[in-house]
Amino acid sequence: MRTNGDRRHGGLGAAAVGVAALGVGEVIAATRGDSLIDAIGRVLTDTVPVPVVEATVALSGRHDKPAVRIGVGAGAVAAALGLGALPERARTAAVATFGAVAAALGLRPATRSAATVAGAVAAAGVLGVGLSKRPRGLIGSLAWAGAGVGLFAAARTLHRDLDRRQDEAIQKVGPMGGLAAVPQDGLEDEPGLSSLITRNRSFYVADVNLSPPRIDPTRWRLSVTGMVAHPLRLSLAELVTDAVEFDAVMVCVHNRPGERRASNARWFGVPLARLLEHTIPEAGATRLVTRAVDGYTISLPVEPLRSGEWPGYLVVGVNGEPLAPEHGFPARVFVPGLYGQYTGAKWLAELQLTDDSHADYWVRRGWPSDPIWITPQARIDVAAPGRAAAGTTTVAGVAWAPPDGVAGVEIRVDEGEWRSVDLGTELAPAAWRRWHTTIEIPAGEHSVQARATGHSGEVQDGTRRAPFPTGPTGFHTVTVRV
Ligand SMILES: Nc1nc2c(c(=O)[nH]1)N[C@H]1C(S)=C(S)[C@@H](COP(=O)(O)O)O[C@H]1N2
Ligand SMILES: [Mo]
Repeated sequence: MRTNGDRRHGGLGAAAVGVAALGVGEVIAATRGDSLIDAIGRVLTDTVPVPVVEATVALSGRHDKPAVRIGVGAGAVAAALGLGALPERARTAAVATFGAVAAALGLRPATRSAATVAGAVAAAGVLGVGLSKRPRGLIGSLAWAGAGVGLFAAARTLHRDLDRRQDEAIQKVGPMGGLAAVPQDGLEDEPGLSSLITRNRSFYVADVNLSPPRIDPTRWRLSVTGMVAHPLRLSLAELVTDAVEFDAVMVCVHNRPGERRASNARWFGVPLARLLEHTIPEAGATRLVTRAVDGYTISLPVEPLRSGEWPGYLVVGVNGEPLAPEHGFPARVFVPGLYGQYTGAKWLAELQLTDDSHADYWVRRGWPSDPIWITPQARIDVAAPGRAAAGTTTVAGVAWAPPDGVAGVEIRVDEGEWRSVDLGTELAPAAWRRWHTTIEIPAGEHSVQARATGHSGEVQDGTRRAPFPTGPTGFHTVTVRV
């Protein structure tokens, strides 16, 4: 006869077996630098309905990757609990199915890896054996869970080692462009204001992978293929010779007013017009597909890139350094003014010229196929007591309207009259522009809003609109207590 206590420990035991099984899978996948959890996370990202993606991005902000990982881990433990409650026969069948599905993840193009397949099979084996033996009591459960945690730590060590080696390989590539003089705009001493150039470590990260692919720069080649008279295969060193510097802000299509999925940098890249000129696209080549090493694609219309109407770049450096692993090392495509989701792939493997039959990753999921342009947006970084005079409030922030540039920024208090602020010097039209002002706000609690106007004349739209499907609108609103 089973007592209540047995059942409690039974659940605990099943959960502990789940942790141990996942740990075994992780450590086996990690021997090749891969991860079972990340493969599961990627398949979820690839398949869940877009409203779920949107909700995850909105709720987790810049912490989307840890959020997905924790979700996968919790899901795996919950699954172990569920399987543990099944009768023996049904459980064996369910565990085998589970293992087969997990192993299939290692066969998908995005996460292809023999080590992940092996890890999934081993994890299913441990799950099956563990659940039928069922750890006895608290001590048994703790032993299984402890083993699992130890295996996770071992997997982490393997990943750290590979990351360190990747960093060394990147350092060997050497500097990328100058960043000779640190750019200035006259607003250098405004505490709390975003820096004019976002440091590489602070640059926002957004992509469908749970961890960045590791690429050996000495073996990497960029292929330019498809409907071209002259296909190319270029090394990183060959690309660097044609690279130029430019300043531009990159903005994620999910960046709602006030958020920080936007960063400004000095980039180093080869003009796409130049690359296209060398390859000589065929007449029917209408799309330039930027394909990452994992098969992820973002495509762009060929004509405006070829003519230079849209100044696009094959980027190999940022702020004087090679791209960091999470930002697409060794190369990515960037067309300033287009949202990140439309601007080009990171971890570039291939530029393929093709016709309009190609459909990108997000287009197949319901996003528009035509590239979406970033709309003017102002963000308030500072709303604090003014330092010059008592009773004043300093309001400062950044604004962008790429590729045309920011013509003006205005703020208003309690939805009153808009008033202009002082702008920092424009670094480049495609870059973000800092701004500040000092105003008098009466005592009490008040709302402050900001809006940007582009050189094109486009004024920031104050209507609150969600990112999907054409980008967010609205004003950043902060509350100040005077
Ligand atoms: N290969 C690849 N490139 C990608 C993506 C991706 O998921 N995979 N995401 C895009 C999106 S949505 C954005 S906002 C930018 C973000 O670039 P960052 O992480 O360097 O800021 O990369 C773009 N390029
Ligand atoms: Mo994005």
